[in-house]
Amino acid sequence: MGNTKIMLGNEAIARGAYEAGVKVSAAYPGTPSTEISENIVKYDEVYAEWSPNEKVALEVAIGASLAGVRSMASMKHVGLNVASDPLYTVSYIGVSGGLVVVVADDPGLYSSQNEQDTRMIARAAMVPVLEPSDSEEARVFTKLAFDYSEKYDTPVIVRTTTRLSHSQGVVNLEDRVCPIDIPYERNMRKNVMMPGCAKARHLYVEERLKNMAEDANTMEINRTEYNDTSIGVITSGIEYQYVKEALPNASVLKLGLVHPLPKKLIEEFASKVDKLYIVEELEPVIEEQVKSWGIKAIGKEIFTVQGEYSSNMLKKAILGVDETYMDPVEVPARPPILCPGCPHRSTYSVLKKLKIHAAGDIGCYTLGAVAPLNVVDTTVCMGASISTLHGMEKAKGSEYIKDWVAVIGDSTFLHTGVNSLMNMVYNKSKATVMILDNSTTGMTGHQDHAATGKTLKGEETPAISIYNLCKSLGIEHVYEVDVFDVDELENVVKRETARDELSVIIALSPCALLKSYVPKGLCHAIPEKCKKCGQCLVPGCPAITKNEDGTISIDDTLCNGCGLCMKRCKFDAIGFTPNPKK
Ligand SMILES: Cc1ncc(C[n+]2csc(CCOP(=O)(O)OP(=O)(O)O)c2C)c(N)n1
Repeated sequence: MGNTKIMLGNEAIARGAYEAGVKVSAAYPGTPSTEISENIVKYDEVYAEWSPNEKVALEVAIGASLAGVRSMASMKHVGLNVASDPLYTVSYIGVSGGLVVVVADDPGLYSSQNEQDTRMIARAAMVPVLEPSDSEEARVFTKLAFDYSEKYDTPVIVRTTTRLSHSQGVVNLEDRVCPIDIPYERNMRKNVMMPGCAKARHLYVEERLKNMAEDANTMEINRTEYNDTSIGVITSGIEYQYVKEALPNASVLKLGLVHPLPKKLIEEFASKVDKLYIVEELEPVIEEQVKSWGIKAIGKEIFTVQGEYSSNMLKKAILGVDETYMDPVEVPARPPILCPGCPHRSTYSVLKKLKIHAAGDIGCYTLGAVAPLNVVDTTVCMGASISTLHGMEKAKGSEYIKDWVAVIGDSTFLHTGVNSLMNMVYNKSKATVMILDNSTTGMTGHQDHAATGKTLKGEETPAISIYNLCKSLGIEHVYEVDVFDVDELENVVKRETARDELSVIIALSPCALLKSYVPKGLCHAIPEKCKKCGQCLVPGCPAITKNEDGTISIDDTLCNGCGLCMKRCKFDAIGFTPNPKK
């Protein structure tokens, strides 16, 4: 065997970019795309950064491309919404060094707020899309994307999905080959998108896509596999694997380039099979185009637009064979919950006590929406907590939001929350904003950000002070509070929500899962003192369970001694053993 390695899809994308000679990579974390950056940073030859959001990341990559080197931006599907402003226009500008945007979709919503399909945005932005089906293709297609980018003068999207990004497969390793940097040349008509220049570029983009669609008919990555022609399937991405497993004898047209589509190749394939199926997760993007050409095909009539596919699901839908071999077993639901010792639990127990509603945002703290906390009432997208609360105030007046706060994490605040806070200052808001600062991007697995003092490479860097940032906007009332000082937190929240002025409370305490976090100790139940009042259970710590007799037990493999339960117990029925290492 040559030089091979088993790699995650995301790791293989990073490898492909490395081999293609990429020099700059910028990203904002988001499941399932995060490991692309976490792997590319291991190659010393590549400059790799976490940017504060996806728009910035794409613009950094555009700058690097304009400077003549190959560059990449990566993000999850909703990140592309944030980056769509530069995307739509860099499509007109095109590239100097190859520019690749890797976007990871999440059919089945394993960790997302929606299930949007990147191919729809790519079509609207007139940007080509490559879609690999396994780790090796993830490497190869990423390299190819850089070649196409330069050949057709276009940014190229490599689209992956959770199943591909997070599955492993054998990858062939090749050497890194760096193209010579392209010397900078001023080109106003191409790079300055004022109306006069953009009109001409729009026509170019239409032409570019037509040319690419024509070439797509003979591209090797669009491949026909003729077998039994009674069934033909057009598919791409991870769905190809399901098709091969479910219908090993069927004829398949496997598309590597999913936008633009190879019309002639599809027409030819359709003419050779008796019954044509189009198997694509999420939206009927291929199907609608194929049907618009007058080709008869079966797609979303029998396949869902929601969630992931599987070979069993295809067998059932196409062959009517149900091979689900397990009886559906009643498994108790295990909804996601905040970890033991999570600082957000302390914040929410205070807000719950004060009967405060929260306009929520995206992060671990979104879990404040579920029982037993039930504090977070809204979640839209990153940064939206502050602006939606502002909208409520403008609709109904400041009295109406007296029992409301906006809650937003530190990473989310720096992502897009800060713009919304600027708006509150500018438009004279009287709301209370709580920045839940746990010193990390918790939800996506502890990535650093501009306020942590560490870069993606792990180097020391100045940490932006969120406190000073808020003060610099001219907000008079900005307070930092330790979330485990519950009395103080309660006082500050009461005081600031009552105040008829804008205020910001920065609720501080590091995420209990950070490597640097040393648990304070262990809590233990003292059953003889327990009055079975259940107060310790209210914040919903997973380390505490109620016994049949109404007393409680604390699982010392889960407890990290945050002490929240102890503070809630009026009968000293919870003891504490300090951590000798603290
Ligand atoms: C536009 C967009 N980009 C990325 C994500 C993925 N994501 C969800 S929450 C989050 C940040 C969470 O960090 P923070 O705000 O610090 O809250 P924590 O999870 O630490 O409580 C990220 C990156 C997303 N949902 N939307």
